[in-house]
Amino acid sequence: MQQRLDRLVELASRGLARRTSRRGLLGAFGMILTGSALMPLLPVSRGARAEAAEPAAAPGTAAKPPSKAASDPNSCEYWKYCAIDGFLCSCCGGTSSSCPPGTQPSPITWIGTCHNPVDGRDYIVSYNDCCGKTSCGSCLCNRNEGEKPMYRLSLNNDVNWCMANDNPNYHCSVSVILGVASK
Ligand code: ABN
Repeated sequence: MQQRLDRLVELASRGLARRTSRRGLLGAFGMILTGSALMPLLPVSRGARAEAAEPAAAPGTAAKPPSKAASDPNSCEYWKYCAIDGFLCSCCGGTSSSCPPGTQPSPITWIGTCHNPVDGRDYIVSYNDCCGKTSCGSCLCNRNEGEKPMYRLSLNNDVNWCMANDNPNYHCSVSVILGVASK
């Protein structure tokens, strides 16, 4: 029985050896190796992985919604304060656009252009100092978007605009919208 089985395996091996060549076997082996190396290069969809890392914005919408601070007049991040330098009058008994009682707005000002993230428009903003009392000392805010050098005074915020007032003491700063900026 054992001898018959040996003979059967021997005949099968010889038959296989006759039908295949060593070169053919190496070729097939090489094809398997090359195929598995090229597998990762196939154009598979990787969208799911990309979305998990960074959620995509819907087409036509802003990538980031306006932050809470951008709509808070007591925050330095408030959108209208983009070029302000001073104590926020909204923290000193006034509002973002009106002086506290006992102070007077400066008749001369500096000007900025700020982007309102809520309606997507740009506004021309006048920054007036409120004068007649000593420094408020609360909510100091210094942002300089679009600021120009000192020789363009009305476009620079580092000036005490109370200099033209009867009482030149600086107290705080307000921001007053003058109009929509045209493109
Ligand atoms: N315009 C605000 C300000 C006041 C005094 C000194 C510097 C800046």
